Amino acid sequence: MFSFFKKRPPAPPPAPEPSAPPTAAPTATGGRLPVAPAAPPAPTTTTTPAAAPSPAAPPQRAGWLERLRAGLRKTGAGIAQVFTGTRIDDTLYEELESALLLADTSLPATEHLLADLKRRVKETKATDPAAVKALLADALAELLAPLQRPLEIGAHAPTVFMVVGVNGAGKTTSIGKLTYHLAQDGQKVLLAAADTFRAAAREQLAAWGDRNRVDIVSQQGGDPAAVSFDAVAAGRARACDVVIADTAGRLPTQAHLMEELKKIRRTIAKAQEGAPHEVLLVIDGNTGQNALAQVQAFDAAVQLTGLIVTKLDGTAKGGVLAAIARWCATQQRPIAVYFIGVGEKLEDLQTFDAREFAQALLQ
Ligand SMILES: Nc1nc2c(ncn2[C@@H]2O[C@H](COP(=O)(O)OP(=O)(O)OP(=O)(O)O)[C@@H](O)[C@H]2O)c(=O)[nH]1
Ligand SMILES: [Mg+2]
Repeated sequence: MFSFFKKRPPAPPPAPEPSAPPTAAPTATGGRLPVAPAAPPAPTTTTTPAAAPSPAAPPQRAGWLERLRAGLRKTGAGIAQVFTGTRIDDTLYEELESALLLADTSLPATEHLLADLKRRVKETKATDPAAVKALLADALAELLAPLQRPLEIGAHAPTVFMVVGVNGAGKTTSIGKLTYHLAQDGQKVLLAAADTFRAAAREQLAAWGDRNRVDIVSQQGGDPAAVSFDAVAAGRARACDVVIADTAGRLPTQAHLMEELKKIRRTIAKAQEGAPHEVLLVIDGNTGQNALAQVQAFDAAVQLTGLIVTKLDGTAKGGVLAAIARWCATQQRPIAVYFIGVGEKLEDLQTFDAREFAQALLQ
């Protein structure tokens, strides 16, 4: 049920050859990936992480869910407090509005939820606050539902992910966890250390690469766009299934760094037509309402396709997912939330499920 990603058969038209690299060629290290023709087309099917085969998956998921619930408990308690009375009146709705705003749900999403809830209460003729709380969970699950979509691989050779976000959001850690699941499934992964400024950043990614026995393309102090280009070209030459570019953390207000990100995206597209297939923004769940501003700014710069929300095990309020969902709906931007992180361990990153999240928030 909770597959880590979805495998698709390859798209029919072959991609053209890459054009010339923009700058000096970065170095590829490791050499563990076989230089072989592409694997036969994968059937359209879903797969569970190898570390958690189907029978074991529910307990692992249950443990993760418990951590998510624990992280969101404070928010949940604040909202639950609204429903402890006996009457459904204006006071209840006013208190609910405050509780949702306090949970970082944003004014547009809060207004949407309240209007939807009142409609549901009218329709069902609910008279008990506990029933109204259940209706709120329904409304929230419906609001979040468009964010729930599996991460697809297999339709391109390779499928290219570009991972972006502010400093310390959890990009490299999330890439490591994702790589683990892909490698366990037998996918050939190549990592691009497009954070070329810090040696520590390359080393951190290299450690994840070693752990998962996958190659890394890196270059000390080089051009991140060149590293990304080279990684995609190498991924094609080596018949890799997935190439993941890890970029340096940056604030959306740092215009020159956002320009660099756009250049990385353009350069990846030169290395493979149609790539990157996924541009993933990693958001620290503790960022609060600023997370929506990050989504908007990074989307404007590099056209996001998906999000990974980390650190929902901490003091995160969680309502920001509703804020993001409402913004995506009004802007008609189909941005998915692929994964939720609740800690630093491998099993702490799991797929997003709208209803489960709504229930965890309104426990
Ligand atoms: N508690 C918690 N910590 C996390 C989670 N995900 C990542 N971290 C931690 O957050 C810190 C930063 O993670 P990184 O993966 O290095 O973040 P980054 O976005 O790559 O950082 P820069 O490359 O410096 O921008 C590390 O200590 C991670 O272990 C999570 O879901 N929960
Ligand atoms: Mg990093």
